[in-house]
Amino acid sequence: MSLCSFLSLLLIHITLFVSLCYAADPFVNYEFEVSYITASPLGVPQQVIAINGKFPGPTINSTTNNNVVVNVRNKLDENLLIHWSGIQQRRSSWQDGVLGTNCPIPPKWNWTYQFQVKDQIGSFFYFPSLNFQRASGGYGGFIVNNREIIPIPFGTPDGDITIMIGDWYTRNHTALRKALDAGKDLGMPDGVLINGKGPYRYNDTLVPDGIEYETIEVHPGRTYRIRVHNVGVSTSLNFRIQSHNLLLAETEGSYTVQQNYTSLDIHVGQSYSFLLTTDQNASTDYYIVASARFVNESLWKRVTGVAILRYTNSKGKAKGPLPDSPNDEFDKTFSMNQARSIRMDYGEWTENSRGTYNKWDGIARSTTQATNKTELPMPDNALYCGALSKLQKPEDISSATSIMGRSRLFFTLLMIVCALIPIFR
Ligand SMILES: *[C@@H]1O[C@H](CO)[C@@H](O)[C@H](O)[C@H]1NC(C)=O
Ligand SMILES: *[C@@H]1O[C@H](CO)[C@@H](O)[C@H](O)[C@H]1NC(C)=O
Ligand SMILES: *[C@@H]1O[C@H](CO)[C@@H](O)[C@H](O)[C@H]1NC(C)=O
Ligand SMILES: *[C@@H]1O[C@H](CO)[C@@H](O)[C@H](O)[C@H]1NC(C)=O
Ligand SMILES: *[C@@H]1O[C@H](CO)[C@@H](O)[C@H](O)[C@H]1NC(C)=O
Ligand SMILES: *[C@@H]1O[C@H](CO)[C@@H](O)[C@H](O)[C@H]1NC(C)=O
Ligand SMILES: *[C@@H]1O[C@H](CO)[C@@H](O)[C@H](O)[C@H]1NC(C)=O
Ligand SMILES: *[C@@H]1O[C@H](CO)[C@@H](O)[C@H](O)[C@H]1NC(C)=O
Ligand SMILES: [Cu+2]
Repeated sequence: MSLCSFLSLLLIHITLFVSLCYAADPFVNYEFEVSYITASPLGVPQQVIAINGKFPGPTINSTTNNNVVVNVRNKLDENLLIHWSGIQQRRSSWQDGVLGTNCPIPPKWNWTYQFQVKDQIGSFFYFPSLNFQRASGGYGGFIVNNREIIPIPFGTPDGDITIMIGDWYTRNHTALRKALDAGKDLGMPDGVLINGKGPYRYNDTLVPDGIEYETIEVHPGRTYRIRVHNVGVSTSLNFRIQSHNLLLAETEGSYTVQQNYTSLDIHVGQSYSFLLTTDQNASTDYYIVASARFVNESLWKRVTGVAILRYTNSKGKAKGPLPDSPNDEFDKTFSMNQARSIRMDYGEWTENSRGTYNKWDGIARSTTQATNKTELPMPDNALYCGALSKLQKPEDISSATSIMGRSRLFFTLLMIVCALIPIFR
């Protein structure tokens, strides 16, 4: 029986992954159904892009060298591509999800992204790259963990929390696109969302009643890794947590020299990991703030995201004014110096360490390639566009059976065969 189950596993492996045949690295699989939902993050109902009905979408959790498989089904009314920002796509540039290397996924179609997060670590995010769709959502976190044999330059955190901050308009991306196409400025955003939610009502005049806000629950006396991504379209944001230091530890795939910040400017597209020590007395909850930078703050007050950090032993609601942002409205020097203060940690570098693993960035200085093939066979589900669009095979995912369904059926049949073998032996 053990041989048989081994054989069935092997067969499943071969059947499902025959077109890949990279190396023995593990696979992580995700199903993304991309569709519109109606949500009211700022109190106004609007069309938002959701993944599996959720906004923001799920966080992809992978480990260095994993093969990531994401079946994306497009239930929008327009073309779609998902871009895996920061993923290097070694020998898989056609999986990058941007126009130029990729044909768009038409409505009612699907495309199964398959790529290896080769030699990478770090915090990234994915987003829809076409038609200004990102202004309506469709984004989520993308984590690449170290392999166990590679040490990380800090103790294993007690928790891993993804925070997506970004400017937001109550107009949908179609309306925003129309304005841009007509040569108009988008103007001041209507707010800043934190994990898809509007601001906590820190001020009754500025924030209307009834807005759902994000609450992040933590235990006292622990250390959490928080991964903060600016997923907005144009606004630089200052990120800070009331009464807490942010110990910067990693940014977009490199560990940094660890330094404490009371606040950090995070520009659009950037990702940072901080180590947050819950060392306060929990006399209240604490504000988590992301406010617009380089603008007249008395005019831009509404462009402020506020979430709540709640200790499990918290004695009450967050109160008082928000923690201060840097007081330098129109002077970029502070921000520039802050950015310059971030240093990569390359660990000890000696002549002898050539060809070995870099201790802290988890990236091999020389590893053997997973495959020597430069060309892989054309996948069955290839998308064609432009001059080649005549080659496109028709597809309508609304009537197709899912991969899960079929592999389960296959597995069940194998199990039946396995169960019968001992009878005939
Ligand atoms: C998007 O916004 C435009 C302009 O306000 C509106 O006409 C359209 O119905 C909206 N689309 C959806 C699906 O809500
Ligand atoms: C990612 O998966 C690993 C195990 O595969 C788990 O230990 C870790 O907690 C997960 N991280 C997140 C953020 O879910
Ligand atoms: C709320 O915001 C308004 C407008 O900026 C301000 O005048 C007022 O002092 C604030 N209230 C509190 C309690 O901070
Ligand atoms: C950062 O601040 C925390 C307290 O919030 C402190 O324990 C830690 O030693 C500081 N680390 C550095 C590198 O300054
Ligand atoms: C908790 O800490 C705050 C400062 O962060 C201080 O003002 C307050 O008095 C402390 N409360 C208690 C009960 O220790
Ligand atoms: C910021 O806006 C306020 C309100 O309109 C205005 O009174 C003030 O002069 C502006 N500040 C600067 C520095 O332009
Ligand atoms: C790839 O090619 C190199 C040089 O020809 C060779 O040393 C290496 O073993 C090959 N790797 C694989 C996985 O075939
Ligand atoms: C999506 O793509 C995969 C891989 O090409 C295919 O096997 C599957 O049937 C497609 N349809 C659905 C509904 O996922
Ligand atoms: Cu990118």
